[in-house]
Amino acid sequence: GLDAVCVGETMALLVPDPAGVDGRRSFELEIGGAESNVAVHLARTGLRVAWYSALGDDDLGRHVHGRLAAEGVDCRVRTDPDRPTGLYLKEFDGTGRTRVRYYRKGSAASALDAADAARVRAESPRLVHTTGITPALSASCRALVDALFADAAPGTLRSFDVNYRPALHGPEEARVLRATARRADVVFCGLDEAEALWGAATLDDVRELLEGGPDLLVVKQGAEGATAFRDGKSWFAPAPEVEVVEPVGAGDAFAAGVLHGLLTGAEVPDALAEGARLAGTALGVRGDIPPRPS
Ligand code: KDG
Repeated sequence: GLDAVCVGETMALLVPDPAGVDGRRSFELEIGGAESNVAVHLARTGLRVAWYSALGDDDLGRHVHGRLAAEGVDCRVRTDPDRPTGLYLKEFDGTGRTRVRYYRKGSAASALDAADAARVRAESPRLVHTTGITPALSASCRALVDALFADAAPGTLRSFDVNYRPALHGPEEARVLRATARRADVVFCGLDEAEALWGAATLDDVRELLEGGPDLLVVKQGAEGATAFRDGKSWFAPAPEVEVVEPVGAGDAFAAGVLHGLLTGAEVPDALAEGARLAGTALGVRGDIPPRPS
């Protein structure tokens, strides 16, 4: 059986080369998607991982599929003849902050729906992971997430990374994020995200707001580190001490490290440390995912 199924949209990603060639801008063609980023990190640890999604019948879709398959991720992907593969772009304006632009409206993955949730559940994986990006894609994707988290699936841990994106989440989407976080077994949430979603100001606020919800709650505190709560106990792990090149994708690496720990029976502090270590590898590259370690 599968150790994990990660469900969500993966896009082609254009990463600008800051130097360019002969004064002309050039771009690296990469891939990015919160859930497939997690899948790649998990697959690199040797776990059996599937990514479930849809792609267009186009070159960008074939690129996404090829890159994930090359990572050893089992691609359970539907090809949609009528909709394109999504694309996104990272822009670096020299301030150290990344601006993300999406070209994903009406993408193949935005047409995923509740029937896809049934297919995912039929695999009976040990873990299902998605993020708050998925319900922001469309009404049918909200139905998909609703069905994935509607009730406990015996033998399957349901993991949810809130992944609040101001560009994607209006009030209705924010409501879905709050509801899904209460239903999941494992939740990842930034303190800044908890503030935006619930008005939480402190770690204790987040813990109290999700009391009776997830078994394991992991609150990310940016450059400080992260705190995990389980069974009335808490553990803190400091952020990795690395030079930050570009942060997008590091949260997914962190989640993958923690989930790998959970799936291999590690104690919570060791799972957190593994998350921090993997996040460090993603912070050092401009793409979402660091190159495969040789
Ligand atoms: O977590 C990284 C993601 O934000 C990135 O891969 C792009 O999936 C993406 C999104 O929707 O922002």
